[in-house]
Amino acid sequence: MTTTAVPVPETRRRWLAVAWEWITTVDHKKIGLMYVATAIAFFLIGGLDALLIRLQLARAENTFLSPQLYNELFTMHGTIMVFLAIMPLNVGLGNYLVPLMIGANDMAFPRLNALSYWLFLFGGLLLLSSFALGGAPDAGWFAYAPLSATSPTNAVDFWILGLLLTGVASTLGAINFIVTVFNLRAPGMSFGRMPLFVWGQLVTAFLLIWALPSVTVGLIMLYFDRNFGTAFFIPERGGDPLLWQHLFWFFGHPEVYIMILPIFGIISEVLPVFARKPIFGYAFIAYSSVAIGFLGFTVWAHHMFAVGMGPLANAAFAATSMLIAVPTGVKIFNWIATLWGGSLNFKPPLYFAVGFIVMFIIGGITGVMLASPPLDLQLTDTYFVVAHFHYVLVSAAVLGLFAGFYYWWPKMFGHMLGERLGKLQFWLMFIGFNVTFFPMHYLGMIGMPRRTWTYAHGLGWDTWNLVASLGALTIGLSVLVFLWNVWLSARYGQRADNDPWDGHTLEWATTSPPPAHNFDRLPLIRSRRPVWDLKYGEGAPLTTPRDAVAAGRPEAEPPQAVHLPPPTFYPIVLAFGLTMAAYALLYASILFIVLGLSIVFIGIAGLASQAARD
Ligand code: HEM
Ligand SMILES: [Cu+2]
Repeated sequence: MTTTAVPVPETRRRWLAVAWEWITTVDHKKIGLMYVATAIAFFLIGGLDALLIRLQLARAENTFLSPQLYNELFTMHGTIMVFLAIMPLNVGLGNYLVPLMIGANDMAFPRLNALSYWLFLFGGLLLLSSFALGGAPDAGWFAYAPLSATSPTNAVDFWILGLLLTGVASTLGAINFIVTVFNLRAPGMSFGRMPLFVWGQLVTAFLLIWALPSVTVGLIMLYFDRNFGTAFFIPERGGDPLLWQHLFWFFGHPEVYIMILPIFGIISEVLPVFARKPIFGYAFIAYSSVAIGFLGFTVWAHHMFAVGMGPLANAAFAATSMLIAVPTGVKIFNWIATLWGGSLNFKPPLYFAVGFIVMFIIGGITGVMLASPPLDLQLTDTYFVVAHFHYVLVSAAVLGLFAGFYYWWPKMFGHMLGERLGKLQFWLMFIGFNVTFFPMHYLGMIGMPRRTWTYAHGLGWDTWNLVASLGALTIGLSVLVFLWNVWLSARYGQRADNDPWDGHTLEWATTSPPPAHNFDRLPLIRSRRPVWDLKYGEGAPLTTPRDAVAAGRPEAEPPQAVHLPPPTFYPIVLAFGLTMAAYALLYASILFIVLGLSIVFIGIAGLASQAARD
């Protein structure tokens, strides 16, 4: 990890000092990198879970895993991948890039940003610690009641509290993104000139704010049902398990857009740069994100076609679900039109971006199929569904994220990721995803239920399960190639220029990696592609806002002095206190609840006094 911005020579510092610097940092770039690194670690754990699941299912009547462990593994796999891998990878890239792309010095609330990270990390660790503390949650990633409300051990409480902590992190982070994008855009960066990645992050932040309350309330009610004798979701006591499904999916469907909209943004940045022409249909891509954001709140009960809502409700939710394919299709056509006639630069980011489009189209088509209630009644809870969401959320999302990694890696670390290894990784991944997940469509159609621990011989499931498991190993191999590439690039990688891909957005106007304050000079922003304007003559020469004002440019405003808040350890203190309180709840220790909350109070007081001094 480079710390170029720091003048003291690395060799003379003890590692403790380096650790302290990262622990107390409020720099959005460092926080972004910590998010990415942590999420990759969680991704590896979630991937290991997936490999174990696939090993268990590789042949019929296998007893490699016990049924209980199997339940824990698929629950943790889904939970980790959704909440601790894909979401925070997006947050990490957003943290790193949004301020750079809009020409800001940092996020609007740098200390809050650090708090979000620590809450995310501790919430994730709390969840994972359940493996060691008596057994992991085992009620599935959507924890359907009444199973989740009545299971005997406290495993599901780990799940509830872990998600509440990471939920607070997400809410604070979303507020931070919204305020940053609304208030900190550089002079000239109107909404209509904002990079599409920033649009994706902005809409995602609104989705988080609107979707999280529903599941937060649900989680608290579930906690009460489990621990305080309430009966929200337990039918024997007069509760309604479907209420949980509504609360969960009112969050859960927008959640899939929370995972994918920032990735749509990545694709919209990568394609024009590697097709060497402007994005086709900028406004359509930006506004279709907004449309998807709104429509995303009207489709949640397509996850509940089989619960007996009646034909009217089923038809309504089928219609809205099919409608959402329209703005999604708009994006796909615009991406293809961007590639069309471009002079394509076949580098790893383009490979991954095109791979994303292919996989997303396949997953999108099966999504529209599942939106049809009669078909869904046949296919729900079969491997067809597993195939569907692994095409969109896994194959597409992961390929899209890697497009972003290969594209922005040189900016973040100052050296390139290897091109040949990148392409090798792409092909292993692309083939691996298809070999793993395509046969699952067929397995589902011939009746293999999801979440099945093992299966009998002679059902015709053996061959394709084996194929899927071999595909999963191929995916594992591709991830190893990536890690190898990272290692090689860190040791011997080719130094990256400030602008190795001929980019057009503002992050390419600063050094690789950028200094702590991001920009010494900001190009004048008079179009959607300020850095192309700069390079290809249409725009102004490199200048500061002050020069721009002097030159009487209408877009520019007087410069503001760069003020970066000092490092602080109160965010980690606050997050630690809250996590201690959560553990205390798990073990019903009043003493530690009080202690934890006192530490929270110290953290809040510390942050408040620092803010006052700033
Ligand atoms: C990397 C390769 C992956 C493989 C081989 C894999 C494999 C599987 C399998 C076999 C299941 C079904 C378990 C069952 O129903 O018995 C499953 C469930 C699931 N996977 Fe993956 N997966 C992978 C990556 C991911 C990623 C990146 C995500 C992120 C969104 C994800 C999200 C889920 C979810 C949400 C479930 C449902 C869990 C549940 O039923 O509670 N998977 N996965
Ligand atoms: Cu949905």
